Amino acid sequence: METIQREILEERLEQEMSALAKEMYGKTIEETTDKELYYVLLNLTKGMMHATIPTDGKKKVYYISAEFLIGKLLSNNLINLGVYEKVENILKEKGRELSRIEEAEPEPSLGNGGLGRLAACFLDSIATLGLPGEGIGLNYHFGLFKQVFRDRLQTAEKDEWLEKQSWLTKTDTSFDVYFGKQKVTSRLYDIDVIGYDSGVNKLRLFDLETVDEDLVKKGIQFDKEDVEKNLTLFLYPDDSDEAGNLLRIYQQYFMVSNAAQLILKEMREKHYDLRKLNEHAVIQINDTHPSMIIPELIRILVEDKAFTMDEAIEVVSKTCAYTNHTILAEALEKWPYAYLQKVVPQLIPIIDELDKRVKAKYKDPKVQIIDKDKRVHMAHMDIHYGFSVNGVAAIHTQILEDTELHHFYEIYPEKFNNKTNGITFRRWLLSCNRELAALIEETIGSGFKKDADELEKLLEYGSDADFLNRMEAIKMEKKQALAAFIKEKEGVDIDPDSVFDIQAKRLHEYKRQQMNALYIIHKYLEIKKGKKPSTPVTYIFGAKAAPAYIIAQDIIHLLLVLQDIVNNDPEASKYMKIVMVENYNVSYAEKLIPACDISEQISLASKEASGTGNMKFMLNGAVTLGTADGANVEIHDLVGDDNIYIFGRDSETVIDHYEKADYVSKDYYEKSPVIKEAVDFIIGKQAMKSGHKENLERLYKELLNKDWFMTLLDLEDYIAVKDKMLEDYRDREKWKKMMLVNIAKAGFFSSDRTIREYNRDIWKLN
Ligand code: 26Y
Repeated sequence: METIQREILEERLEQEMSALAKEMYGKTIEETTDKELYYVLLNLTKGMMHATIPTDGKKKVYYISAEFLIGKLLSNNLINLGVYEKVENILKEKGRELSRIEEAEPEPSLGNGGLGRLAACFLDSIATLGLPGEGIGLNYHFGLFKQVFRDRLQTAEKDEWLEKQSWLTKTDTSFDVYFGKQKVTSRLYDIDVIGYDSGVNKLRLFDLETVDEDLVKKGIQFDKEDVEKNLTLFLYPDDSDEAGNLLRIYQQYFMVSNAAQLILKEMREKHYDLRKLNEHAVIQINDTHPSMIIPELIRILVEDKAFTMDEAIEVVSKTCAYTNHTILAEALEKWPYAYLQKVVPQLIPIIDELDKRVKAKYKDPKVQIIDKDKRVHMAHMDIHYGFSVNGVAAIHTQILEDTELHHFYEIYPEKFNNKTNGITFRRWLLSCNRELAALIEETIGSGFKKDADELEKLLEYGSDADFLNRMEAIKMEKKQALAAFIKEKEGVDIDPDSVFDIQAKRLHEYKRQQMNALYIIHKYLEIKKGKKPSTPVTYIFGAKAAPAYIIAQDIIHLLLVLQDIVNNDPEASKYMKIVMVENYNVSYAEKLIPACDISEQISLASKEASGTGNMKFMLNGAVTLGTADGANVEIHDLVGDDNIYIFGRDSETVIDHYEKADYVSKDYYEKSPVIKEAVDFIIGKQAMKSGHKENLERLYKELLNKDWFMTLLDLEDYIAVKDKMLEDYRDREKWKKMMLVNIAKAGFFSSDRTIREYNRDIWKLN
């Protein structure tokens, strides 16, 4: 690393900054607007990133992913470069506030949820650990979508996050990509990934120069036919019709064809023997979206590099590793063979060959690549033709082995391994909660920044009133800051003295935001009957729903209706408030998480592969209210029974219900007056007055007749445990100790630990 050069730069930071402002805008720092100053800092930071992590003679990991939910980069990059405070002070002297300047940065819209944010945390840790590795993905012009509430409904608009000056650097690299005979030409953009007190790696994003942004007319609608014009407009374009499905396959192939060409180009430039590809490259396939990298690499090696089919299959299988992020059947991609024939005919002979070999060896229909309905199971291809299969939390991997992928586990027990997810503490503590990080540093020293396990030293302060009070005061400060932000953005007044109960994550029935809504209805009805809660609570939600996911939209509608009813009720609003924040994203998460008291992790047991929000909340001193699902199980193991609130049926009971198909939600509705009353409220007079009949009736019927994710099964237990938790919140001494234990035990969830494990067991980079 060129530390010497960096130190000189740091000393000259102020001069450099002023010179840039002069050069770019002909202004002094004092005279620039916030936006201009952001661009000055952007260019300054980009100029500081030189020390690339060396890769020569080593193996490199390529993390291929449809999503990289990287969040804003300015403050993180300044922190990782070790100059945040310096820059902050220089600006302060000139009457400028860095935190304000950060607001001028647009958030890249390159991901949708957990899997994308995980990829971003992993890039940070890979660079921090000094490992050679890069992310490869796509540069979506309008990203996922921007959520706008109208008439208490979610509407989707294009997210225009891309600006002329940005963290992206246009490169000279460009490849031809063929969809059958149709050729398109790509362009590579790079984003530097700066490790904490370490070197720099790259995130490589491919795009098409022919993309026509004007194709998007109203909302997020566009003509799906012309891939040259629409290929990289959106992440996960609507797939409710055939054209949408085909477009997703075009995108995926575009991503992996570019990835394959990029990797092979690097191998050539370094004069590596392609027959030893696996000694120089390891490809981590992030869910099934990049799975076509396997047949594509095999195809290139056979067609262009004179490999026999056997040789190509062998070396590719030793290079590729697959991570599974879900057990939900609908998220496991199975492309119709006919679609693949249409989009990527050149892959068909390879996929046929891979399938033929499996069929020759295994008769079990459950492990076939091409099934009897002519659908191509992408995960099955990954498992047969990759060397590693991992789940993302202990219970998740267990379920894969025992149930979901059991037939594969019997064939390849040695391929299966667990890698419990993690989060980067640089963003989710040092950056989003500078006050708490400073208190921790003052108390136990700075070692925890590089070795997260050192947070356990905090356990010694469990009876230290001064420490506990300062920790509590920081929580209050963060709650006040969030209240001000919510007032400004959402126009809702909330009371920092109330309990902040937060559920922030993608909207999905299995995550059961609807169960939280039913709890809120129950509380509201209790107040109306005269039973006043002892502790006022603010229920905060953040969630986007996939535009084609109707019931998810209906749940958002219900939450907005409840917000309207409760907040405008002069009596109830003294005890409860509801805020569904608009366009929840990484930047919003950075404000919500430090301010949270109760972390809602209430998925139906067995359905949430891991969750990573649960780890972020814990690290910031929130206490978890959760089911025995995903990483909640490991949080529970770490903090013990006394520092977490677990409720609901366990995964075995749930899986048993599915296997026997014996769960009938109506039975629970009819048996329990509390459940009945809450569910009926959804189509009652008050709700209908504030909301829409169609949406509310549809949701009501879904809960009563299907309830696929067993909301009513766990509702009564949820109410009881949440009430107990709120009662305990009043015992401040007890609560502060719980906060402390959660922070102290969060070290295990550092993504540095996760990446060390990936490297130790799968990548073996050095
Ligand atoms: C294309 C479509 C079918 C699809 C699109 C996005 C399928 C899956 C996804 C995204 C999945 C995802 O974000 N999964 C989450 O991954 C996190 C990181 O491992 C987990 O913590 C979380 O439990 C899981 O839901």
